[in-house]
Amino acid sequence: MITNRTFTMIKPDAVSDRHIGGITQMIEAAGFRIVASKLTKLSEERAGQFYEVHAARPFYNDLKTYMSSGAIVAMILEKDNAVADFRKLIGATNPANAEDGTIRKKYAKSLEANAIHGSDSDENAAIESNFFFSRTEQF
Ligand code: IDP
Ligand code: MG
Repeated sequence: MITNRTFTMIKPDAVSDRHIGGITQMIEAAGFRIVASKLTKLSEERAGQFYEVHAARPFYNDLKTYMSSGAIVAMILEKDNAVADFRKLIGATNPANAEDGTIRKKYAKSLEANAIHGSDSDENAAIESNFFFSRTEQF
């Protein structure tokens, strides 16, 4: 398994507020190389599949609606220690708890509309990358 890669999505609020450039700048400045990138949109069903792990949570239905409300940018990123370093770069799930210098501190609007996704393990990074990209789209 590739362990120096992670998967991210710039979420619908950040795309519609025109923060693709600002967020991508922070990602590259932090030393990540983009190895796949795609502007796309999730159906509510596909959003539900992506967040299947949260199916029992009270926020699951709202999350599906939000994540299918507009375009997203899916990316695969490469760097040593990619998963952990990227979680550090994006900051806490709730932007109220996100540290200065993190992407969520700068761009998240709320606990739900928190601008960006980051994989939480090498295993999920691979699963999530394959959810969006075929092998030939991953450089
Ligand atoms: P993460 O994105 O930091 O890994 P998770 O706990 O995996 O956080 O939750 C997935 C996404 O679901 C969050 O990024 C956020 O958009 C949304 N979310 C998480 N907890 C809540 C909540 O309590 N209320 C509303 N939305 C939530
Ligand atoms: Mg998560």
